[in-house]
Amino acid sequence: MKIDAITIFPEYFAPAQLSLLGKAQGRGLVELQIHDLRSFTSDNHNTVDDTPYGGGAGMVMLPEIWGQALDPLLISDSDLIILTPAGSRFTQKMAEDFSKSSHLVFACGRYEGIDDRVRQYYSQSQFAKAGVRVHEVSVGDYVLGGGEVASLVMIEAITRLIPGVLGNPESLTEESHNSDGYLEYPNFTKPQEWRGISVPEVLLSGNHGEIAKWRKLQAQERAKKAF
Ligand code: 6GU
Repeated sequence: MKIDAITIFPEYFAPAQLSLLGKAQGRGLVELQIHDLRSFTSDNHNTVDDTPYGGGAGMVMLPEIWGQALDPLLISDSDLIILTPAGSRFTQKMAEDFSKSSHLVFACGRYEGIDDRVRQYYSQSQFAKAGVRVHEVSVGDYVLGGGEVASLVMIEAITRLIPGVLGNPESLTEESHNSDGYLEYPNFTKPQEWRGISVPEVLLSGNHGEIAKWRKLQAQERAKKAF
């Protein structure tokens, strides 16, 4: 999978070199490229934003600069993901769908966001006809300073679903956020007793049927509490 991210803060993406995602890049499963939005400006101040038409607080990112950055990146079959707190909520189901894409482009807005014509243009122009899909996505009901951290969240959730990225693919099937809505059961390791608290008896029983039943019940209990 090819991933491009466009940002005015490329340094935000340093953690992408660590752990599973870092290894996946080393093994050629993921090719992640970070682009500095300011490198597409042509004025002396490297301006990326201006005041909103109609007035109001904050600044809006200039469509012309985003166009310069996006035009050469988008190909047929690219998924363009515009990060905004006003977008559709990112879910495990969405992560599964995006993990089947061949090309993701993350547009990280700052300030009050990106001029809406960028979304409109890539949803309607020859890019849309060529197969580019545009998504506005949010990672949750809170406001971040920009889309960088949200992109990292999405990239991590998506890339771990690519075949070969996880060392043990079974951990995918037994997963904490099974898309069917269950949260994972609680887990225990050594020692059998820690600070007076014992591991549940059933887990020591060797009875795999009973263990599976207990875990399902625990997961359901957790799910009830979480929602
Ligand atoms: Cl994608 N961007 C910003 N700025 N805030 C957010 C978000 C995105 N998702 C949740 N909050």
